[in-house]
Amino acid sequence: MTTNKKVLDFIEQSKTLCQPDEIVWIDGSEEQLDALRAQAVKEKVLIKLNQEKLPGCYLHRTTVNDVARVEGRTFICSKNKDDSAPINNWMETSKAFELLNGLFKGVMKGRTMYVIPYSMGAVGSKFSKIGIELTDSIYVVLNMAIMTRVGKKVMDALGDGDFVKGLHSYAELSEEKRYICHFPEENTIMSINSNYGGNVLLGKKCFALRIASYLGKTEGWMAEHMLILGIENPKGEIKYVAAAFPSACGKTNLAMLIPPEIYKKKGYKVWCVGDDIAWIRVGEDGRLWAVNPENGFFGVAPGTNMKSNPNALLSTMKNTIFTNVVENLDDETVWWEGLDKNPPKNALDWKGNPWNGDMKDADGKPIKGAHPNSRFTAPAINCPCLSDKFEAPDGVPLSAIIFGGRRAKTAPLVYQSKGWDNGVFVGSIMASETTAAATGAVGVVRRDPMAMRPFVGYNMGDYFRHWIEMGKKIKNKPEIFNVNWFRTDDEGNFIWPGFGDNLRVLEWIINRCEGKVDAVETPIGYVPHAEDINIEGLNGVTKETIEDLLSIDVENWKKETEGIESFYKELGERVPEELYAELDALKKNLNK
Ligand code: GTP
Ligand code: SPV
Ligand code: MN
Repeated sequence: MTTNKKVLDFIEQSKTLCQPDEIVWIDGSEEQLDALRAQAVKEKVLIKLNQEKLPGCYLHRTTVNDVARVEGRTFICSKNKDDSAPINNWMETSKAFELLNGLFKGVMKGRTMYVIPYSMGAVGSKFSKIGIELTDSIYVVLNMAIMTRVGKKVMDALGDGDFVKGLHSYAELSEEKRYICHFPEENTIMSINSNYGGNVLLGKKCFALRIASYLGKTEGWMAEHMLILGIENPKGEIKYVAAAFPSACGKTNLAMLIPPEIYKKKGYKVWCVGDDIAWIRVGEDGRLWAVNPENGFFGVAPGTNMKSNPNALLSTMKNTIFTNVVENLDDETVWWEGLDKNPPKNALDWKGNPWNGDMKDADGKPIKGAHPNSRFTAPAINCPCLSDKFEAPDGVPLSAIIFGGRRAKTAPLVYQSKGWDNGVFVGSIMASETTAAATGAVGVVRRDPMAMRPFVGYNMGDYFRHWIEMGKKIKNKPEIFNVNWFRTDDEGNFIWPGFGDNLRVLEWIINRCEGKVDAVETPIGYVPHAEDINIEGLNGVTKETIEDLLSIDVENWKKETEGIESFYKELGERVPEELYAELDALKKNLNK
């Protein structure tokens, strides 16, 4: 398929190392993918679902020890420790290659090595980047064919150019020998002993965030863990925003939201450009322009339903791979917690054990059928509100950047920063409760700057520095905001209704960008006047509720500044002094 010597060398070296029986090039044709799907069913990697109800849809179950990203076994390898530590796990480049080469030795004996040429971004766009993933996993091939653009057209676009090398083997799926290693200085990714999403679909977090953030720092652009959406007002004008929330904190939901009735009636529409990753550059007009490098959605299944996110659910109705959800044996469809109130009577849970919705544990709590981090892999083209700018080579211009996390207290529903550097500060101090998207404890508050803690491919202080420097290059800067949909009352219930109603907050954000609405200055930034958040048609939400959601607890924030300071110290001496100046200013404001 190619005469590119670098590609041929990479394949030859990997063949010598992994010793596969066979090598198969993925050409991207439907015939080949069809044959692979049939083979996956035969090998019991996929289960074919009801083709009348869910055409082209399949179910996959991972092994029980392989259900999420493994941050503890994810490494950024560089020659110097300080170039990736202290937040990232670091391995010295040559030591890491030695270790990984040992693990990959002969690992594909008796297996096929698939060669997946893939493009992050529209094929041939000057902002797109190409990778080649070599894998022994047919599940990876079929998921990559949804999540990225794959095949011959990508090789043609590559010509004799450069690409990101990715080598993956599910090997023995051993937890102890699981490594997800990135070599930004060598444009290389090696992943072994997992077969789960973010660990193995190397175009996604590994390339489009970890390697790309490093490339962005070097080349003057940004790779961010952000959704991109367009908000169309009744006049037909569309404003675009990008929003960074940590894993399983609402990006897919916000990216596809359905406007509340009263907004729909007025003529508001929302268009999805991306739900997870944004590559952002400064355009010739001095604004920031964002593209979504992906071609599909790897979305959280639980909680997705016709009320919370109909567009996501509709996106999964055809040509979708479900991972670790419930298999309904009566009609070969799928189910997960929060889909509807009718769990199947005769089903298998995500582990493949008999299950029905009436099962309770020793404490009388329902036993979950789907894994909390169960996912769907759906083609973007299925999304009813996909933006017509989805393939636009230059992307879309950003009016606002929004940060947000899962905070039961502290962070108000929304606030606006005071300019770029202050906005970078707001992003850098993000904190959020951990979720099931990564293995480990759930619900623990941790600092997650710009929602990138697990995804920056280099030193976090340098990453902050890159944000500050980018600000100097943007003539027409977007406004920067912070949101929190997850504030709870004393009983632990979410106060804000969220989902589609988040548009009410986005409306205030856009109005602020256009200078159409006043705000209240507080020690942390500008918050809305309660009456400027439209609550028309919202049951049970009053002006007092909004006041409560917008309130700022000064004592709590004083404690927060201590947490920020110790986090900055932990990051080391590369944290920009501009951010320490912002921290000082915040402390002074809080003591006024
Ligand atoms: P990743 O794919 O891991 O990056 O996650 P994500 O950021 O795209 O999160 P997603 O939209 O899939 O939401 C994750 C969980 O948060 C789901 O269980 C949703 O039901 C819940 N969620 C999303 N938006 C809201 C909201 O506005 N309010 C509340 N209370 N929950 C929400
Ligand atoms: C996330 O965890 O942020 C995801 C899912 O989007 S994964 O692809 O597994 O990283
Ligand atoms: Mn994500």
